[in-house]
Amino acid sequence: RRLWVVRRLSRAEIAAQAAEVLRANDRGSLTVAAPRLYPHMWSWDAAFIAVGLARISPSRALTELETLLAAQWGNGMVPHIVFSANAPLYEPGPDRWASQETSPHAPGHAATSGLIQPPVHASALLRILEAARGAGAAERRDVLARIRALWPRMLAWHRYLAERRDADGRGLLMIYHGWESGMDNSPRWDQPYADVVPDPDFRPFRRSDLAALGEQAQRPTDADYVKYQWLIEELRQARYDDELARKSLSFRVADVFASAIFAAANEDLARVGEALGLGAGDELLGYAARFRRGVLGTTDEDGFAADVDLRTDTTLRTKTLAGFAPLLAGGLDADRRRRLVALLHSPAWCGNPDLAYPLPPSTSPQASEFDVARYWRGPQWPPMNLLLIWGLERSGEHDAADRLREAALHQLTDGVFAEYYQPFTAHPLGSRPQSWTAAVALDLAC
Ligand code: 9YW
Repeated sequence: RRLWVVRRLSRAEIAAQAAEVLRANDRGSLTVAAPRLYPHMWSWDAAFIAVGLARISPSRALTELETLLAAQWGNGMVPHIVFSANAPLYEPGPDRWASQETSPHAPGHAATSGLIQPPVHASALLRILEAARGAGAAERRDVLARIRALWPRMLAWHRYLAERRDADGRGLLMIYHGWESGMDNSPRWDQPYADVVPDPDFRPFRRSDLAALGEQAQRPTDADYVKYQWLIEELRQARYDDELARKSLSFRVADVFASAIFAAANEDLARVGEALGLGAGDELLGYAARFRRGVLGTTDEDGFAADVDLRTDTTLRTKTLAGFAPLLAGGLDADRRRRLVALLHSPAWCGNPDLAYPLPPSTSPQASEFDVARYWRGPQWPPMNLLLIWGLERSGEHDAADRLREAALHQLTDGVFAEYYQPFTAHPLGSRPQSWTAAVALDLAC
């Protein structure tokens, strides 16, 4: 096994180069997720990008969230892709989604997808607010005024999720597509996807990801992709209507990781609201408690969490990073929290002797589904490290957070800012330079 060997950057060099990547990927009011493969704005990427940008300019960081939320649907949904005009073709593009023709909620002025991604945005907003406190008086005033203006949209987003994506109040977000989890081809979704059967006369469209990248072995397979495309067709047939979708789609799953992100995000949004005297604190803390309970309700004796297939009411126990959701949401009793942190450090995860860096692979190397190079089935993803670091800090596990922070930063001293990393060799994989990776590097290096 050949390790990826490079000149290591210093902390200051990482910060400078990461800032340069974000500058180069900046298109004015939005940062593209990646220049070639993803020339548009992705929802959770935008949140991580804002966290990174907050280190350079809280004002520019806030613009990122403003641009995303300007494309919010009338029902509060924040779309997972906002398409930039004049960008190279991306499939599925605006025509494929046909959101404006299909749903009365879709915004008239922006072309968007009709799915969501995990709600990291409020956590980004809190970090922008904190960064603004250290900025000059004029920027601080401007940022605070703009956060106030953005507040109704943030609240509408959280209400959409709590009301439309958890209509039964079980404290778990329902997703309609693996893409909504942000972890497209994770083994988490193998079982639910087995039940997704495209119509025999459904004609799949061209994949733009392979044309841009060409790395077949590192991307989801064609068989996966046909199902991804077919689900969009089903959603369109349901006119992007949540009532219809939650009854008709052939993929309906409770995403425990997104639910944990949402629990934390509600606390963060409540803190923003409190700092600015905007109210809604009880409502948001109520959502936080409900989703924390929802996440904890899926755990095993080690505190490891699971997704739930809502079509069959089956718990989906897979050995993926999502199992650590309770560390993000908080609320585990001290004993099980210690066990879960011990599991994180064990050979099944960060303590695996074959790892180049002690960072959690997207899927455990001990799982039968583990694939060292294929997207969410094994590689390490820098933004996931940041979520875990935040969660460990929130859970009072400061030593574990520090260990992860050090390893995460060390991995990024290669200066490549890749989309994901081969966990055993540290080879950078996927597209590059990926904006959210640069943003995470910037945040960790500052
Ligand atoms: C795709 C942009 C997005 C991320 C997702 C990741 C990938 C798009 O890229 O999805 O075509 O597969 O899975 O989490 O937001 O970086």
